[in-house]
Amino acid sequence: MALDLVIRGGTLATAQKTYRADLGIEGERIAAIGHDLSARRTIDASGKLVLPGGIDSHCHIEQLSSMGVMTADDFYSATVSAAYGGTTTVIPFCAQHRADDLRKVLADYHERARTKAVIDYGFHLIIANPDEPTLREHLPEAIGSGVRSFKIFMTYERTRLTDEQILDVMAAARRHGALVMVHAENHGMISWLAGRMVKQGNTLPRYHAICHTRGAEAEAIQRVVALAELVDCPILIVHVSTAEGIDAIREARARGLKVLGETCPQYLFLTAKDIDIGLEGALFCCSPPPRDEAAQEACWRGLKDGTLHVYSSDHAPYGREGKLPKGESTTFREMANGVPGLELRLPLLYTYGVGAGRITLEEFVNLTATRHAQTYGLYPRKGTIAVGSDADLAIWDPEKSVVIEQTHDRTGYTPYRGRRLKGWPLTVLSRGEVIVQEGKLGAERGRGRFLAREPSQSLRPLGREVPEIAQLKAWKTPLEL
Ligand code: DUC
Ligand code: ZN
Ligand code: ZN
Repeated sequence: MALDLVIRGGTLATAQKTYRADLGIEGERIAAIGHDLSARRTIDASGKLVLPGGIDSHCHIEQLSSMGVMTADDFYSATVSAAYGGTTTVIPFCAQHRADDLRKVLADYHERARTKAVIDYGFHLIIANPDEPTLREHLPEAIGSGVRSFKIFMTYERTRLTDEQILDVMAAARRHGALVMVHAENHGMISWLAGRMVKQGNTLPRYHAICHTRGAEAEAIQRVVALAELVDCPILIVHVSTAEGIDAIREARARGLKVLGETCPQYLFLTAKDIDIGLEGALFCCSPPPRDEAAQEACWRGLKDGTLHVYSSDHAPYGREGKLPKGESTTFREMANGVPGLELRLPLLYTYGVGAGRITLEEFVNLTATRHAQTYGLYPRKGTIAVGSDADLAIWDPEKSVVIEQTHDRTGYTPYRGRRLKGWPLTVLSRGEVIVQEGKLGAERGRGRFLAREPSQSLRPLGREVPEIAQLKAWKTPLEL
């Protein structure tokens, strides 16, 4: 067989096993896995790990926040940053604001990404206005085009949905085959506390973390699980940050419900103390906020036992202008929410997870790539090392030690500055092309392709009814979803 490229002598890892083999690439795909493979070109990977490229299924790129602030990154800078960190696929959000037509939103994001992305990308939607045309026509159209997931908000004045609207969205997702992702925080609790704090003159970033209480997350998760159970709609709770929230997911899963959880670097590696540094704490403000060491431990346990199914960055990049639009008089309510994380997501988990013995290498691959592909309908094209899969790979030096200075995104800061990480992706390939090598970018702007996603097992309903819905059926007056 005439292979184009062989990655020779490395240790390959998938979500199932770690083993020594050569990996042969022909065109854009993996064509052979074996020993003594030869090809026109060779990359020597002895002493290195060859892993599937990361998939980041939660990031915000060239997106206008609900408060009208544009992210610091566009599709070029964000995907370059991702590539440097060993990530080869991203699934960012196309955000509908209340006045927006979903068809135009989707077309706009396609245009933004098409000319700039250097790695492959899919899209989720954010649904802020589930009106009749959106639900009946525009959403099914988007789903049919391979956008098979959307996020809804239970908080934020401009994006939150009522329980009735959430049920409408879930019914549409169930009918047309999409996964509902939920930002689960109780709006009333947060805004009531925030109002009091501002009135009392407590406006520093640290009060942001006070207002987003643990209970607000737990209550919203419990409520949205009950809504999902009524409609029999699988859901994924994004950016879970608390032991209480994880317990609520664990309990739902123990009852057999299809409730998936996600956590992010900021909930494993930051705490509320990082925010409590005066106005500069704005740079660490995200929602939900980082908590304490006990919550970090709960997140690690959740990742280990599968309650938390995926680990994503929630890269929400804002520079100082977005964080402090009114300079020193900016209150925590006016700061753009989010932290950068696309580039360091994998190196952080490698160091503190694999390196520290908290998770295995196989679990690392599963949490950073395989489960994302499976959940969001990209598997086995992405997220694994197998013959026929896209040659999206990262060759890691497990011994390379790096002190974090600055990443390649455009925020101008990283919350992880000064940390020493051990284990680094040296060479990154996307569809067989070397896009990063020894710190140099070799990717052409716009080479990334849109990924239309297939329906996955994750979004298939259970076929289980709550007693009242079953009763309606027995009476031959079924609920029409
Ligand atoms: N939710 C996110 O997913 N990202 C940034 C801010 C937010 O509320
Ligand atoms: Zn969110
Ligand atoms: Zn997010």
